[in-house]
Formats: sequence, structure tokens, C-alpha cells
Amino acid sequence: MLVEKYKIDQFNHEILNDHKRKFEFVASSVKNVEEILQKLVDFQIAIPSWALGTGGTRFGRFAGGGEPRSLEEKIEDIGLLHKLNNCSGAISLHIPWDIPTNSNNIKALAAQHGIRFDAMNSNTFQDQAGQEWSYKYGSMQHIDKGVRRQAIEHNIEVIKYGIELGSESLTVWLADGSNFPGQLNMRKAFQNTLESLQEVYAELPDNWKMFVEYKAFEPNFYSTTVGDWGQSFLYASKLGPKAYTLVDLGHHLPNANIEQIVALLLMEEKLGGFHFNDSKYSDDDLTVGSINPYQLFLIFKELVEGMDARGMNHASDLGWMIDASHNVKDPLEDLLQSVEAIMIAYAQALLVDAKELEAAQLANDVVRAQEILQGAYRTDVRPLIAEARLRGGAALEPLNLYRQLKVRENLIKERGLKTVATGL
Ligand code: PSV
Ligand code: MN
Repeated sequence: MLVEKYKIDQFNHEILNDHKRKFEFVASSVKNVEEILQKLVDFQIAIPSWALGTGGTRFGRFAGGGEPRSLEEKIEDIGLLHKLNNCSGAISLHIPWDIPTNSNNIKALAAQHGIRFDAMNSNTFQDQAGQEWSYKYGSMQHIDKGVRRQAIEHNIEVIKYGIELGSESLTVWLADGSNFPGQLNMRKAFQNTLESLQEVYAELPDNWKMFVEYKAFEPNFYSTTVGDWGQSFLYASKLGPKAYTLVDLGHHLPNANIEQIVALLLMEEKLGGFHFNDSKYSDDDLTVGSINPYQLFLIFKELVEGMDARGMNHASDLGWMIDASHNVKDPLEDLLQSVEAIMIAYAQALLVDAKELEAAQLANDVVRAQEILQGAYRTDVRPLIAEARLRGGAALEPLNLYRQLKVRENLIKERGLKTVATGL
């Protein structure tokens, strides 16, 4: 389904006066409003190819219909999101779920929708049909060289697809670990994994980055071989300057101070990218900002401060991706909500007066410091984000327009009710 530009303009026209009134009200109290708006226009969040269908749990999956049946249809779905919000201009692919049969055609289709290829993801956590070795006891950590070689070759193949498509990064998430004490030698598992990663690293083109994603537990419940940011940092440091840590918000033990992790990784120039989602318990993969939006704001506050301290470009120097799963919502509506939540947290972080905060910190004025942070957090920045969207030619209210245009109903008509997208 294509959304014509005139439909967006028509929709915006009807609510423009109301928007202008709200925008002028917020803008009047923001010092550098034009600079902030430009940053919001530039900021893009990659959509994961595996989150365009309905997610499930090990207890069941309740598909909603109209799911993309191919990589082409996944790109079309993201094109639709991008048209509505102008900040979903990238896709993160998972191989082998999204092997491009003709890379040139896929590239051309993506370009038509204004979409670029963000990090490529490998998959050595599932066995694939026809595969020689099993990953039951791990992949890159495996005691058997054959399994490790297969995992290495797979990652090299993923890089090859990425080069064809114009991606510039590889995310490696390993399910490797153990379920029971004594099952493996943790030191040897680390060493095997490091050596395997080194072989993949050696195949990275010069302009590529490797993101090493950590996760505390699941599918292994006793030890995970890349289990936390310290371990990921260790791999990334040993691998070299093209290797970075990737932070997935759902991959921590309860109450971890993720903002502090982010601050230190940035300080060490080892923060590479993000997987955004939200959670109440662990890796719940819920809509970004649906459970703990204040934490998301605090993370963005550290990101903005840390990137500015290094003179980094907010939009392009880190990989921004969503990694979520939608069990009860329409995936596209959920993604629109997630992107909106990220933009809100980013805009609020941009409102923090860094100089004033530093002055409060240097005076040990704890109360003032809290007032500054919460002043930014409690500002309703939605009109700023809407204005940025308007300037980028997108919809003032993407979700409302999505519903008005009956996008899901149209996709069901086009693709059918019983379609199943690849992914989790
Ligand atoms: C693992 O839980 C993870 O967060 C990794 O990023 C995977 O690649 C992704 O989910 C999808 O399976
Ligand atoms: Mn992830």
C-alpha cells in the first residue's frame, strides 16, 4: 500500500492551526529551538525486519493479518512508516530470515522509499534446514571446531550480503552459554568465542563496524558467554577499533543502571549501537517508552551529553535500532509508538541545559540538578516532534493518519489474513 503525499498534506491541513498554537507555546520557552528541530529532523531509527509481523511467546502466537510475506513487503512496510513519520529511514536485516535474492533490486526498492540498510544481524542461535552442525551447545564458543567454523562462515556470508546492500555494520548476538554449572569451561568458552569473532573481524571492510551485543540470560539460564557490558567491552577491546558494544535495553538484570553503562562506554569510545525496547521484568521486548519512559530519558540525557563531549554527530555516529516484539498490537502501530517514544526522550534530553546542570553539580546542588532534569522531562515536547515531522513532509499525527487511512485493513486485503512474516 502506498500513502500519497497529498493525503498527508490534507490531513495536516485540517489540524494545522491547533498544532501551530501548541508548537508556539512550547517553542517560546526553548532557547535554541531551530537547532533542536534540525536535530529532530535528522534523527533516524532503524526498524528491525523481524518485528514487522506479530511476535509470539513459547505459548502461542496470534497473528493479526496482512503481515509482509517477503523482504520486498517488509521494505514497503517500513517505507510506509517512514512516509508517515520521516524518522524510520533505515532497516536492520536478519540473515537467514531476509536473504536478498537480488540485491540490486532490493537496494533500488529501498532507495525508492528513502530507506538505507543499517546493521546486518547474523543468526547462530537457531539451526537452519540443511545445516551440517547443530548450535544446541553454542556456536562460536563450541568445543568442536566444525561448529565454530560454520558460525564464522555464516557471519562472513552476512557481511557479504551487507556489502551488496550498502550496510556498514554487523551485529553479532550469540545465544552461547550454559544451562547448568559445570556444563562448560567458562574461560575456554570465552577464548573460543574471541578467536571466532577475530576471524569474522578480519573479514570486515575498512568502513565497517562490528557490534557485540550482550544479554544477561535466555536462552541459557546459568551462564551467557557475552552476558553483560563488561564482557562485551572485553571482546570489543581485544578485537580492535572497529568493534563496539551494542546495548539492548532489555538485556540487563533488573534495576541495572543503563544510563551509567552508556556514559562509560561512550567515554571509552566503545558504544556502537542500540536496540530500543521496554520491559517490566527482563527481555520483554515491549513498546519503547511504555513501561519506564523516565529511564529512557535518563539514558538519552547521557547519550547527548557524552556525544557532545566528543563532538559526535547524533544522527550518524551511533547505530539506532528498535528491537521489539508485538504480541497483541498491530506491529506497525507499535513501531510508530516506539519511534515516537524515542523521539520524545531524545527531544527532552536536548532540552537539558548542560551548562546549568554542570554548575549545579559543581556546587553540589543536588536539588537544582534534579529540578533541571525533571524540568526537561516534564516538558511536553510532542509539538516539537510534530513540527520536525511537518518540516520533513510527514504527518503531524502519524498514528491517527495510519488509522484514518485504514492501513492494516488495506494490507489484509492485499496480502491476506493468514500471512506469516519471518522473524521471531
Ligand atoms: C536477542 O534477544 C536479540 O535481542 C538479538 O538482538 C537478536 O538478534 C534479536 O533479539 C532478534 O532475535
Ligand atoms: Mn537485540
